[in-house]
Amino acid sequence: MTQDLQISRREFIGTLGTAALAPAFRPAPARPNVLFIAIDDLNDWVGCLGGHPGTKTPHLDRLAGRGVLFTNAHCPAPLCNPSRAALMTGVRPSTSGVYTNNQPMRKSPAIRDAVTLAQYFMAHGYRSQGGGKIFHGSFPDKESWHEYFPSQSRNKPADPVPEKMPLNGIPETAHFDWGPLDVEDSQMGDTKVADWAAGELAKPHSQPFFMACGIFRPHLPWYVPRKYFDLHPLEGVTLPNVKDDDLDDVPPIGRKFAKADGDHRKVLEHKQWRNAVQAYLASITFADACVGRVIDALDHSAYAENTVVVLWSDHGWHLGEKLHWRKFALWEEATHNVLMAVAPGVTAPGGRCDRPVNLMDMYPTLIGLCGLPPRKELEGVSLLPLLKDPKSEWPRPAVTTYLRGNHSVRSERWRYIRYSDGTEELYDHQSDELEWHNLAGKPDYAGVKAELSRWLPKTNAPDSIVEKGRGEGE
Ligand SMILES: [Ca+2]
Ligand SMILES: [Ca+2]
Repeated sequence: MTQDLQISRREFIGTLGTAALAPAFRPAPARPNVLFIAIDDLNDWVGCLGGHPGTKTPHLDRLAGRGVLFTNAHCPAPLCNPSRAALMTGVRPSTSGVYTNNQPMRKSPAIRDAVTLAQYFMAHGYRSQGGGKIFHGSFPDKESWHEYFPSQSRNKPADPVPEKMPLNGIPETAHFDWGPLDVEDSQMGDTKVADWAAGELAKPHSQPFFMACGIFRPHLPWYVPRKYFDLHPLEGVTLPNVKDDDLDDVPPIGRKFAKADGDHRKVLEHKQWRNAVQAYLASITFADACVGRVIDALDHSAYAENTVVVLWSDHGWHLGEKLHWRKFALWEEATHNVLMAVAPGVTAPGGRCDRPVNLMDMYPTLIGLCGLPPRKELEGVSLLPLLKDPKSEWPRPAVTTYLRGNHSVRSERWRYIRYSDGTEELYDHQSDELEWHNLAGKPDYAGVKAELSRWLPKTNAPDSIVEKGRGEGE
């Protein structure tokens, strides 16, 4: 780590020297810029991923068409803080012990001194700028950024809220609420973040930049301007395909994660399922419009031709599948995330990659794309071969961890879950893409399970420090 920083300091000075001679507005140097766009809590309900009928994401679809869309990408952990900490440090939750939203990553003995992805770019002569939600809200990471919008201690501008809450009529629902707002896009926090990024892209930069732009919707609460609800009329909304007794073949830990008696019961009691799906779709289309602002700004900027664009969501989301809502589980709806990359000179337009990949792979991929030295600390692998040829052979599955000792291994065909007490689930995506039929107990599949088990993490680090009252609900 120290060595990296020493090398980079020399390179940093070198870059400054060259940049000082370059005329203003000339996008710098040999190394490409990085535009790193995050969307919070977006599952695969994206047009180009085909995750749900009626979803409207023209800008995400347009961006995906320019490079490689990963159709089988999964998160390191199915919740914000551990997923983002793993992506930004390149270290798995099972190594860091950061499993929940209230465990600050800088207090984990394993990653308290980690050089984050943004820091590593910084150390190699890049200007590191961020806005919106990149790290988990309660735990901004000043070390990672030269500047942050709206500030180094606050990662997003406030959003307008309805005069009377809740809008969905569910008592004591907190932010598990949804409904239209009579406000302009420009009043929304995410629009302000997108416009910040657009403004930065319009400026002259004398150094290559690592620019991170984090969109918060479709994170709860699903309050977005009314026009996005109008784009998804209630009568046209399709509910997810749910099997009422789906949990019958799920082990007790999985059933506990599903909490069928919690959100799902409330949503049914208050006849809010269709409204919730509408509100999630509306929030997705709103987030998509924010992405459109940023992409348009890039296209009109001096950096259109030499900027790597990566767009990702931090995990998936259940809307009633397995009688479950939110993330916090190891099934497809919670682990499957959005990932797409456009790398000038590397990716070809229209690429679709069905190989299983993980957000953990972003760190080695991005530093590889930009010619930065590899780092042995990273537990993911570079996806460069798949960016060049999305059909390349790829033996690795994607591993997701939820709380200590519970893991899912997703290969191209299978999902294998093993809980901390040794109980299991196995699903065959070739015949059962909704993961309804748990095959783990059938002797015929012992070989499949043994093969997938090889990829389970070898360590299950003890829980890192918890700061009660911080981080939950973001
Ligand atoms: Ca999230
Ligand atoms: Ca089932």
